[in-house]
Amino acid sequence: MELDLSCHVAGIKLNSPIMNASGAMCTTLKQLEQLDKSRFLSAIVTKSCTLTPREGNQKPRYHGTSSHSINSMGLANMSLKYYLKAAEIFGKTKPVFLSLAGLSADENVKMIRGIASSETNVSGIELNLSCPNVPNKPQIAYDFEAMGDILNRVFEVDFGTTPLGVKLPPYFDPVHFNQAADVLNNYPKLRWVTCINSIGNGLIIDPITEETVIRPKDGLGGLGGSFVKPTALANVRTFRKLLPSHVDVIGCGGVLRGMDIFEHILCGASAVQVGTYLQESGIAGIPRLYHELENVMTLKEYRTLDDFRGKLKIAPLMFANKDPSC
Ligand code: HRO
Repeated sequence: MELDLSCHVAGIKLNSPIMNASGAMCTTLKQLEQLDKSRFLSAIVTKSCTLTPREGNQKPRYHGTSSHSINSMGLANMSLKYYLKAAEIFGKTKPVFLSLAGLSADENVKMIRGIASSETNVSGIELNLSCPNVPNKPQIAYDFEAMGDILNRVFEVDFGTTPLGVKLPPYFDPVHFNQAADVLNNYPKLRWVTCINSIGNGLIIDPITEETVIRPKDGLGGLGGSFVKPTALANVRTFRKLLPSHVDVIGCGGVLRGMDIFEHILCGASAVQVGTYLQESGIAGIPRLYHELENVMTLKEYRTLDDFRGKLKIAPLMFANKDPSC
């Protein structure tokens, strides 16, 4: 059986459901060039940027292992102009999504206008409403009024047909899922949501040295990797149910194996982004994800991603359970 792992995000056809997560190997042109070369990565997402370059937080600001990571980069980036250049170069071979994380509504509006007036090949704009690591800047998407204010400003801009999506933080409470969806559903031009950004303000410590593993914010940083997967899946699944079908959900969080991609898609993801695993394994690790997904599909006799996308089943009701302890 010949498998077809193609998918669509915002109407753009992708030949694989795998792309990088903003932040992972996508800050410099050299890193972006590597992403461009991997034929298993179907699109490139650039590092969240601001109008002018930022050095970001003090180092050490990233710590990763094969299973998890913590970061407090502090929005270190090379500026919008730099990533427009990247889109010009790499947009010739694959879709490039520019991630924006202006520190104010005005900055985001200016950047979107800048993209609209540029000649470059930007396939989409991912507006990051959830950076957890800029000191004294709360995560916008946890403040539903502020999120609405920013989106009102952004969707007033005429950015033509370039699709725009938002990167959301993890939500943990059904009331918050509904409140976030109520805001997002006011914007018919919204084309996707990416769920989830890192779980903000976790703390990883080294018991041997009795130190935090990163320096900024006394060691607090955004968590990624295996322990965020259940939260990511819950967010993907819930937003898939709450948003209309023309808004794609991109799954992000805990993708370390092909089976993790399978699970994200089963929850309704159109495609997935890979952060910690890409950062730790480099692009050399990406073919393994792709082939593992192929193996899962072959075993389960699925030919296309549509065959199982969003088809998660709920555990059947257990009858005649006489054991009161379970
Ligand atoms: O740069 C960062 O510290 C950062 C950003 Cl912008 C983000 O969106 N998520 C994250 O974990 N780190």
